[in-house]
Amino acid sequence: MKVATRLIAGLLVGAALTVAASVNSFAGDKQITLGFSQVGAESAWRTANTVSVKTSAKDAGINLKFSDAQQKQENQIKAIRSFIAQKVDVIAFSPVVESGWEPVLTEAKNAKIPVILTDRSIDVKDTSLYVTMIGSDFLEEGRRAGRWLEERYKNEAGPINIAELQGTVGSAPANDRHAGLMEVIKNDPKFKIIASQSGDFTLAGGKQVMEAFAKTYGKQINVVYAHNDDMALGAIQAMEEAGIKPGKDVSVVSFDATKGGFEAMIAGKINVDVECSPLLGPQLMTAVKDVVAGKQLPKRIVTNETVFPMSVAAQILPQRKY
Ligand code: GYE
Repeated sequence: MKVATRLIAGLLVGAALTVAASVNSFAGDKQITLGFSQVGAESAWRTANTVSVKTSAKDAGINLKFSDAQQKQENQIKAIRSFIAQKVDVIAFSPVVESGWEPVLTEAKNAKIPVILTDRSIDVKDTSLYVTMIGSDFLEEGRRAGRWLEERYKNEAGPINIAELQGTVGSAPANDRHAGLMEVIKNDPKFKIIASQSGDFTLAGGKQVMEAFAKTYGKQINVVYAHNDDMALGAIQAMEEAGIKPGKDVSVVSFDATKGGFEAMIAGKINVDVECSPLLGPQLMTAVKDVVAGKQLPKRIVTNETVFPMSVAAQILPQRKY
């Protein structure tokens, strides 16, 4: 081939490749539709989580179909079925409770729609029913709280009576924050859980349950172990109305580390707040894109978190994002 002919041939091949590449990226650029079923709007954590999911979908150019289950599993099952019927590209959801997901997730699998779990895990034998689970390690959070209690009471003989405000019955954070605590305190008989009831992760629920605890146990309670800040804030109101000083007469242990939790720590009413980040949106959108692109994802993506004692609250609050 002469030089000029070779050059022309080269240019033609190059042009063909460019066309092919642009066809490919066009196909790759098709907007992804994500169906997301949220638990509800029960807490400050949840509100921050919803904002995170919505803004990061927008930033990622993902078309989001958002559905609020009002803390009912049946509503989530309906939402997932409707996402399947709409043939969304990916389904993500934060499961209200751990059990009972096999039937609807099998329907999604049969429809070849990948499912990503965020925030709360589920209890299924067949883990191929979901691609990955993005969220906190609630068991470790419970252990962290337990270790704080051990340290706090290491020089006291006890008994140390704990009143527990549980989250939503059957939810992963309620199950695991309880189990994590038990794992740490079970070998130390001075710690006793004298009362345990669900306040459904809401402020009103926490207040109501604490009113009943205060009536029955009064000054016997040494520790209030609230599974989230909203319930801790409700319990603080109930204690104050019952003449008990939260943070002083009673140690208040809480989870989430929201701004509301920090303000209560600064006021001396929550003694320790175990962090749980709701800002899962960006990681979720990356996972959604990766799944659509056919990439292999790790089965578990764990969020980075820490523990904030009351003493650091004033210094840290200005940096808190939720
Ligand atoms: O701790 C609580 C919310 O699932 C981690 O749900 C979440 C929990 C969070 O209502 O505030």
